[in-house]
Amino acid sequence: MRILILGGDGYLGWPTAMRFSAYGHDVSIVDNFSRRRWHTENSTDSLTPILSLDERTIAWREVSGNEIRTFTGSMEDAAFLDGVIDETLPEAIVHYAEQPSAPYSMRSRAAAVETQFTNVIGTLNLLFAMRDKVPDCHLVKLGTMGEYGTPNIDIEEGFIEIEHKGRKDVLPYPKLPGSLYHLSKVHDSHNIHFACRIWGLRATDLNQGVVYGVETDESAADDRLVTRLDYDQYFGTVLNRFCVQAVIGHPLTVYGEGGQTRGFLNIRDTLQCVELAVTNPADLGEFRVFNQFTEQFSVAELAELVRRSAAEVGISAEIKNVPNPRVEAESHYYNAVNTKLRDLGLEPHYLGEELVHSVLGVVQRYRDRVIEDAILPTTQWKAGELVGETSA
Ligand code: USQ
Repeated sequence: MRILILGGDGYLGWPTAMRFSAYGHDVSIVDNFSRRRWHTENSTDSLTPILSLDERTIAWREVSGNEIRTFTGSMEDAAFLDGVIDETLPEAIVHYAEQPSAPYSMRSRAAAVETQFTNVIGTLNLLFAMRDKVPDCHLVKLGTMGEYGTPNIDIEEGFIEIEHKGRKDVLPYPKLPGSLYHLSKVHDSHNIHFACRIWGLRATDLNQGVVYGVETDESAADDRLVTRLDYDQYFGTVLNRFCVQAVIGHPLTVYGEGGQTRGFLNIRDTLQCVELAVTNPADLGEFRVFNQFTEQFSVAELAELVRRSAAEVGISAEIKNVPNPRVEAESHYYNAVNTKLRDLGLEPHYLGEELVHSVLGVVQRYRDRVIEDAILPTTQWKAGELVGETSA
């Protein structure tokens, strides 16, 4: 298939591009390198030393013999995006090209506007380009489990049957996101659903949980193919952050009580899920939602897992409950359905000591690259950025 990966230079985008290329698909990447720019602006960086996109694709050609085409530009630029679609005529588009951080979106008005402009307008441009140029193409869009928030009932996969005053309907599941980033994904979901209902496009919204891990089959083949690993307050996700904190002797920063429960998945399973979605496309006019995670954990459980796993390899880690910079429930009901991807054949890699040991090993290898100032949160949900007022 001709597959276009939007955001193909990122944490998940680059491994996804290699995976589809390894399986013989014709892969093209679009990226505007905003993630690299945000890191430069914040004086932070990936723990793993990643090559430029050009160097990566050259290394990939040497390792696999396969070519990945690249296009540099932003999806907010409609003329650029139209040109890429004309040139590549994709049969499937995997869309990761968004600002993915909740804390970044909450740090200031400018960051919130940037987040929603990048995410919502980029996706809207894409929907128009698809309608006008490749109406049969299947959009596989990375959404987030955070669109649902933490309601006091089970979370269904995108839709819920509601009985109201004696009548029934299946309607979009209510959304109560906890950050302006998560809210941007809600806006995207509505726009994509609209494009499927009104224009007859086909799309799969992958409501993904929190991803952990760094290695995939393809990246393991050569150091030059490694993907980024973020651990800073903005772009690091919680388990990856805890692993870095353990190695450098920083207390594991559990925000508040630590009862916040989320869906989690291994980066290897992200690739499996995206592949399952692409190879089992939605019908024309269909808007599917898959909840993309394999297990649920509370933050406190993850901290304990990292502490225990670190102890097994001689690292003594302390867990510290720091004041929560976010506004979120710290003790709540959480039970989300995730059967659709399993029904398509997902075989999960479950989280255990072994995975934590492997991430700890990667961190130990690059320990000298850790920027300790980047770890503690300085962005408060209620007040934006409070420089100097950390939660230590
Ligand atoms: N947390 C801590 N300590 C930390 C970092 C985070 O206790 O040092 C807590 C947070 O308060 C939150 C939970 O861990 O309750 C998850 O935080 P996170 O930063 O790992 O994940 P989140 O902000 O929810 O966002 C991440 C990705 C985002 C994706 C989302 C999936 O950055 O792109 O959409 O996970 S989900 O959480 O299911 O919405």
